[in-house]
Amino acid sequence: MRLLITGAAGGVGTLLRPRLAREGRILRLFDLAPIEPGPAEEAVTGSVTDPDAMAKAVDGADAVIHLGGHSLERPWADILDTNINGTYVVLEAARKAGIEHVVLASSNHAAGFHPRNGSADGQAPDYLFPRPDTYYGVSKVVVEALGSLYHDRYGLDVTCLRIGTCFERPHDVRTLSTWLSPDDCARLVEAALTAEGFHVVWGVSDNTRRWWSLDEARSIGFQPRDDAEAYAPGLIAEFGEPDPASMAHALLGGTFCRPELDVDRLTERFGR
Ligand code: 15L
Repeated sequence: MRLLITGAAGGVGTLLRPRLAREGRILRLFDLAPIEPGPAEEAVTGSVTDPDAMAKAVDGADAVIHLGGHSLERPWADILDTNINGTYVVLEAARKAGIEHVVLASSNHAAGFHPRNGSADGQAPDYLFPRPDTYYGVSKVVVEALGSLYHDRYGLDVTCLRIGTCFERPHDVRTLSTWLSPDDCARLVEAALTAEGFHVVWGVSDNTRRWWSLDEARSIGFQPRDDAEAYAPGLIAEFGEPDPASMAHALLGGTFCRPELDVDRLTERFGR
């Protein structure tokens, strides 16, 4: 079986590559940046916004993991083109190729302006209504909406992962709550690849300080094994205890909610 991964050269793609390798599985790695393929890998250079390139990339693939796009805030035109239009192009190509299973990288920033303590048990529920914190977060809301449409209209099985913080290890006190370990990320993707229907799940490890529900992720077969708490003593010694009043801890999206990301300042930074 052949798995197409878009954005394969990015942070999450790079962490997933070795972890998704399986006997009898070929990983087709698609990215703007050239990739040196390893054993049982194929590399394709191209843009998710290019319908011809995507049509070729999905040819012969059995499932798609769509990670491609900007992973941080950018001016609206960039987000619109790469994240929003790019996801449409990927789903169109998948549908036309008869691909049944698609996993879409959403993000916690689709709902980042929700207060962290908005629910009784301190854990944000599954299918929390969108409350994006950035244009990037808006694009992830649209990613989820497109996934929903392609499920309902065309019958694709689509699972959207509202990923927390997927890095090798947690790096500050917020990430003690939001960390998705690379191994758990691979477990979640494997579960999503076989899930039927349409789902939106939080992508987070079973962290002691977790602030998102894992119920829906568990319902599709995800069995997380990691907990960021092992890193707590070191990170708290370095950064201090989490301050519940600070933006990093008061809102689900943390510092993505900060005014430095307002459009005028973004324009100053990116020059458009
Ligand atoms: C994201 O969606 C980003 O892509 C990633 O770089 C992290 O910043 C993450 O969210 C997070 O919330 O920690």
